[in-house]
Amino acid sequence: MHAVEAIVTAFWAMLPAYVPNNAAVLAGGGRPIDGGRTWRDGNRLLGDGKTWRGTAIGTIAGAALAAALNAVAPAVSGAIGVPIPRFPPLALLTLPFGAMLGDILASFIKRRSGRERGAAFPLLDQLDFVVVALALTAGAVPGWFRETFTLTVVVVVLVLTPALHVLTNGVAYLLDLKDEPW
Ligand code: CTP
Ligand code: MG
Ligand code: K
Repeated sequence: MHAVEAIVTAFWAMLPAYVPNNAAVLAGGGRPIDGGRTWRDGNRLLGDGKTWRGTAIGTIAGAALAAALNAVAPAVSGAIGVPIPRFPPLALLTLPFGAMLGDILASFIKRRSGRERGAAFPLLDQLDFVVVALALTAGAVPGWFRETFTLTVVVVVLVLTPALHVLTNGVAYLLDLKDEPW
């Protein structure tokens, strides 16, 4: 696979996993998933930063984006002269839902390590959602996953994602949408 194609594929195929967390920042609030419960260490299970509304709206936003990307894929692919992947119906859901789930699991780990809501955990913050989004998608649509996420594409994703994460969260912080720049 050509380098340009690998970069385009990595970015395009991961967009439905990138958007949910940002949508959750805008839409979050209301009842926390853990219902205020604490773990045996006395800390919150997940914390007030993981809400039902944020998770639902984040997942819906990512799935809607994936459907929109499928609709414009032929035109974009033709315009730039690079093949672009189409999301199968299941991937439409596993990419955004996996991203939200990864972020939730990361909060569980953060609380167990004594970090308060909003505390930074470098690398976990930047890659939690990628790992679970990819794992869930690999399990749900293995054929499409192997075809789309070649080793080169996965490497590009692992390098590109932390950079994009730092950039988008920094912008969200400067716009006062987020309390911390991570
Ligand atoms: N959010 C949400 N539901 C989610 C994820 C995020 O409602 N499943 C919203 C919350 O308002 C959260 C904000 O998006 O405060 C920012 O998300 P994030 O940085 O992941 O949460 P933090 O508040 O930093 O909490 P944590 O330390 O648990 O990551
Ligand atoms: Mg945070
Ligand atoms: K997070």
